[in-house]
Amino acid sequence: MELTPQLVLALLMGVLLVAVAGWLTRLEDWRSYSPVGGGGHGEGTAHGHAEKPSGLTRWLTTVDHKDIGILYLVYSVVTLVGGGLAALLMRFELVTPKMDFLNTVGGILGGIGGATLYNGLLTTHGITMLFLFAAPLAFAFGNYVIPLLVDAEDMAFPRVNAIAFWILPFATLLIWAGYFLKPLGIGVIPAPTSWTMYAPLTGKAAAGGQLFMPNPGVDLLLLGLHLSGISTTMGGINFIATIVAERNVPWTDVDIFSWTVLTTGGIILFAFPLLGAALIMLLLDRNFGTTFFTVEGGGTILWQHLFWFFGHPEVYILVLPPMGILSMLIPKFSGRKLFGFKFVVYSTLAIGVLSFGVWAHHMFTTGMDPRLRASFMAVSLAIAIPSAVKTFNWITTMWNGKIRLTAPMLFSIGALQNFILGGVTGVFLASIPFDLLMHDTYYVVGHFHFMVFGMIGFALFAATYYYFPMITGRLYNKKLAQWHFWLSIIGANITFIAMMILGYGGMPRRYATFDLSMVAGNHQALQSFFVSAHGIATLGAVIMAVGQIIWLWNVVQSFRSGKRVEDGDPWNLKTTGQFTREWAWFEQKLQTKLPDGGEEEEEADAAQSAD
Ligand code: HEM
Ligand SMILES: [Cu+2]
Repeated sequence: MELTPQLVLALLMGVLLVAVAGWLTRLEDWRSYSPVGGGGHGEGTAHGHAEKPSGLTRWLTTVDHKDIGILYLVYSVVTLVGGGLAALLMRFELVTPKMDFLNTVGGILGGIGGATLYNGLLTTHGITMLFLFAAPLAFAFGNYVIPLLVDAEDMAFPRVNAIAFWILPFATLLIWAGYFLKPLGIGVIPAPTSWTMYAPLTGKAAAGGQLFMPNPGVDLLLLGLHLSGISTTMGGINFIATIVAERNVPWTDVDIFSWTVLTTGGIILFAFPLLGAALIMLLLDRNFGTTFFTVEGGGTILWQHLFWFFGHPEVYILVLPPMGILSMLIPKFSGRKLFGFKFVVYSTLAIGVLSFGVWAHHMFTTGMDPRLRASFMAVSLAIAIPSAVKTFNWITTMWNGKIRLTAPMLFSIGALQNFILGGVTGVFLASIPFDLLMHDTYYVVGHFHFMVFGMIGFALFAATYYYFPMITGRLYNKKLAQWHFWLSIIGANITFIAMMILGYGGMPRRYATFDLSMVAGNHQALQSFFVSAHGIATLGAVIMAVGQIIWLWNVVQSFRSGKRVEDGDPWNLKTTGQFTREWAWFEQKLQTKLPDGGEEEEEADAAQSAD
């Protein structure tokens, strides 16, 4: 048998799997320590009083929800860097109308053509930010605080929780595979399909049924995405089971963040299996000759229906937990209760249901029946109502409040601002005549970036600051946090508004070049307009990037040497009666100084020797 590169890779994977399995069997106690930090004293284990193994083994084998939350956090930082680098590379290419910058970069990466690399970066950026960054970061906080908020011992299925997390790094390797394998000369390049993976681009061409994209990088992407979907589904089910079954507080006491995560879990349950099925169908089309998405078979639009029936709910999967974070943080730093708590919950549930009824607003230009199209426009306009309910409740909560402009609050207000811009532009897009003009232009790119980075990203950053003292036991640097905020909000608005203006000018999205110099007349004016607007967008992106580097620096530095938290109430929540369960847990932990595992033990030792 011939030893093809694919075969070699498969063999290597096999050896790796056996090695991991062998190593796991050698860890005698890896499943016997209590999942609850501080609980149980390891009776009958070789570790005696130590609840958890230390060092790397602890992190590889942990099933404690707090540890897994931290793993998700660390992982999200890595994916943010990856997705951010891809974005910056694209923006540098777009400074000039011709293909130049990425040709050079492509040369370094083993000779991927500039345009192919651009498409690869576009795909990687989108998929990384949505599936590998935003959702896992929301899951990080969900894992860390939801069992504390609903007074559960741990997540309902601690081991499923661990498996769900550990699937992600492998999914990521598959999704990013092209960048590592191309330089090795194995013939795999980054998938250039865009995150929507539209057929027939990804499937079989109409004539002759040959593949448009024989590149195995596409198959690896589909497999990686499928894996990440399994991980998300496991996580979603775990959140539902935890909040419904492991809850030790009455339903009337369930906090707003848990409500949004519960609803998110519900959406995941219906949306992700569909994505999984569609991905398998596409893989079968590509590799086994089925015809689900070919013209002679199910048709190419079938892919769009399946994809967007998942894809639109996905944006609400991403936005609901951040909405919960805003609903949680804005009251804390306004010194008032959340205005209209019940209605914020109802609007969450309404969004959960309605999110499945709007998918075809992504398909207005596909030539669907106008009557059907109009009904999708109606539901899309309707879904703006629950979002507006939340927005008004947040604003009313701040009204006349005693606002404290801490970093979490600044990011919450920034998220609110961006959400309004993203939401209003979304409502415009939901209107068919406007969408026919703006579809697949940079206007759409501006819209969803206000939502995805402006709202979702900002709210998640707010949470990283809010929970920093709890997770690390230290305080972050306030000055740097302020810099992070101002650079982010200024950079985001420069970039995304420039994108919208580009869209009004007719700049299509997903293009690596915009060289109109060969066409005389008006087009040259258009070209210089494009050049200036892209330049401004790139400038904004650089400002944003500097902000995120400051965040990273702050997090790492403060984790290592920030001031230690002495008070269980670092945000002074007691004064306004908003000292919630997770902080009560933290306060108790500080008071008892019970070692919670290897890490803390060392820290406690260090603290003692410092005294
Ligand atoms: C809640 C947070 C939201 C997020 C995260 C979000 C995200 C997105 C994303 C990622 C896309 C681009 C899809 C693509 O790749 O083609 C998009 C497009 C779109 N969004 Fe939103 N969106 C949100 C809210 C809304 C709302 C409230 C509406 C309308 C009421 C809306 C209407 C649209 C429409 C019509 C498009 C398609 C535009 C086109 O391609 O022609 N979005 N959104
Ligand atoms: Cu949508």
